[in-house]
Amino acid sequence: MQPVYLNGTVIHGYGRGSRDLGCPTANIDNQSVEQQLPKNFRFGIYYGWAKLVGVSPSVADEGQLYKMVASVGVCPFFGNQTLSVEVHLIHEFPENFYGATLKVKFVGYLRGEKNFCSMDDLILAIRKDITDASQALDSVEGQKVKNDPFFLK
Ligand code: RBF
Ligand code: MG
Repeated sequence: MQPVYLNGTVIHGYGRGSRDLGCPTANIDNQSVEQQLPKNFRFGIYYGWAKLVGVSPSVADEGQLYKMVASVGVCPFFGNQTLSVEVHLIHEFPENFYGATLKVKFVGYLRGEKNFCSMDDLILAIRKDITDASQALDSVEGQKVKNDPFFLK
């Protein structure tokens, strides 16, 4: 896929990410999503690179590019009414970072959003997504698309 870029603010999501699924997600503010996401962007699970700006050095390193996996859509399992972009950074952070700027580069598509019979099935699918994303980003191809002037602006 052609890379897609998003530059937004981390907002409070549905509060389900870490509590119920063991997978914290940084939700990107709706205005940035509306303005920057291509109109024909396909819902689904993507992977790519991300950077945090405006976060305390005790929480994250501003120079760092993090591997990420993201869900773009309406979460059929929960039946959300509105489009959301939720980014899981593949890293353990000591604290939340609501209000920080999150810059995301989508580089690959993993699968469509699915409904599941149980929460456990959703959790298993998310775990596999994290592994698949991590492997794709560690590969030679994944490393090639890591450095991007977008992250320096
Ligand atoms: N929600 C769904 O309803 N179906 C999915 O297939 C799905 N896949 C996801 C994959 C990843 C990697 C992540 C981070 C989230 C996914 N979600 C999916 C969204 C999940 O339901 C959401 O993050 C939580 O409900 C918190 O809002
Ligand atoms: Mg979230």
